[in-house]
Amino acid sequence: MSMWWKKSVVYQVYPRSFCDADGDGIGDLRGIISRLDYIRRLGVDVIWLNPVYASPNDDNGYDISDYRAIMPEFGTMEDFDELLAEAHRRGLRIVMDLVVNHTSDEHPWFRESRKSRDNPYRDYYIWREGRGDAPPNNWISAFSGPAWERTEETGEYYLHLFSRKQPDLNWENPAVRREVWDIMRFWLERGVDGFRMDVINFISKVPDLPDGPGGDYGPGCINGPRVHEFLQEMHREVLSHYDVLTVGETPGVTTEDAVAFSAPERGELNMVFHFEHMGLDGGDLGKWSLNPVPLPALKATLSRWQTELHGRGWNSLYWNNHDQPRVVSRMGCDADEALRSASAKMLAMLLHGMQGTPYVYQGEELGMTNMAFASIEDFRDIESLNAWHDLVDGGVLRPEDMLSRLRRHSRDNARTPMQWSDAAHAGFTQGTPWLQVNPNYPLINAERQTDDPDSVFSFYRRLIALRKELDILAEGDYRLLLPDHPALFAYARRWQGQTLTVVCNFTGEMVREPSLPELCRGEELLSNMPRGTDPELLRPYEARMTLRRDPL
Ligand code: TEU
Repeated sequence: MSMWWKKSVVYQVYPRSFCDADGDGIGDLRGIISRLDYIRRLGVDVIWLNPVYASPNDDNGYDISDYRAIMPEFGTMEDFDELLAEAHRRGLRIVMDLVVNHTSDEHPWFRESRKSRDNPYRDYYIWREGRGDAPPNNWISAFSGPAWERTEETGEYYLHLFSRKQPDLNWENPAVRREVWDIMRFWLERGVDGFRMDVINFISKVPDLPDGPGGDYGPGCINGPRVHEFLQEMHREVLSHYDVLTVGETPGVTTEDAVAFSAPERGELNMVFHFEHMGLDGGDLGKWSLNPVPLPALKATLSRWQTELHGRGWNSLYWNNHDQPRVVSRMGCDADEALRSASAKMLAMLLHGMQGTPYVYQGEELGMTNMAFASIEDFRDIESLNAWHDLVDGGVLRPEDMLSRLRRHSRDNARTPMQWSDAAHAGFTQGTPWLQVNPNYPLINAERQTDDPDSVFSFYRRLIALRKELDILAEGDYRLLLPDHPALFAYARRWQGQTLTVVCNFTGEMVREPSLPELCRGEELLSNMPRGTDPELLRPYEARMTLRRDPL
């Protein structure tokens, strides 16, 4: 296998919010087709589509009721085939979301399973007796409340790590694993180019489902005892027969776990998404904190992932996805137009200079920002709505306090419609958008940026082109420079006697650094502002990438 994905850049499309062709306010497949040239222009070579399967949309498509059908709001199977053909015609591959830790409770398997203890589908899911009137154990769902739901039919409880409309599949049952392989073959035979596998390290549960510390379900299901066996089996049965990209979404993994998932000789996955750098601004209330991302921890974390996977596994590189707030608001500055543009570019350079496969989430290439949602009525995400119920109705936080936390971290920040132009609804739809458009769209939109050489879009385009031009970006090793510097994030990549250096000012302050002229010696590949007169000075969010022909 060619490992083509080592030099690829992936663009993530959240279909509900990307482009609406039929005016119902919901993005769709024909909308994506109409924007393929835009995606191609960015220079990426792979598209990851969030789930497009039939779903009651309790969790925006992550609750699937038919794995072989397209969600009617998004279009038809003919539309899908056309999307695939049109993408391939432009040299773009398409990776699907594979959501098989759980199904929808409206999936026919679950409708059967719940009927009786001896139903042939009973064992497709995880059923247990309660403990008296209490659930079988103390696990809490990722979306608040117990991870168990009792059904009237038999009085037993089923496990759901996410919402109660997302019952967990029982991977101990070989029939379930065969069903999953069949679904994968169905899409691979249609021509898709790989899978992003939703919470794939949750599929193996500790058999006796023990209580967790503090009600957390983590230890009982994350990286469970059979997870590597299941993935190796899936690879043998299905993936090894296709030349595709696979990326596991794996919350709670360490670098050692990631090596085990991604080392090529183990035959599991190509790479995984870890969450260590996404958890650094968490606090007492988990993700609902108002803490800034601490730079020293960010440097240490990303650097550890670079060095510990080098030559052993493979990294995926991301700042954003449909579950995370916008990175320019989170780690840059969105208060002022010049700083927004500078910091979005700085963050892009920092990530795209590293080793791994970079992922760009729709709108990130424009520097799209978080949204100043006015009230809880404006949110649609089940995680945010349930957390509000828990924390506000539960009396833990005042409404204004929770609102400011949701504005900072709600998943809906990532899901506001793509900003195409300054036309009504940012050119996303002719109808009423399912989630409000960010009012900053007249300023931040694709039409303004695609032909502007100084735009965030053009900067991403240049970074993506560099990955194709310079092997050092895919192959080079990694060394953190100025490790203790409180404002700069700088590193060197080395390969075949060359050195590529990235120096980023992570702050809104001027920074003087005497070693700068030496660190930035060589050919300047890219910077986010014209060079200043003082070579020891970096301006707010200034970022530079240089290449020299000797080792540093
Ligand atoms: O997310 C998995 C996950 O770990 C969630 O807890 C997620 O990170 C959460 O949003 C954190 O606040 C995946 C999908 O990416 C997400 O959209 C789904 O809701 C979830 O699985 C269930 O399928």
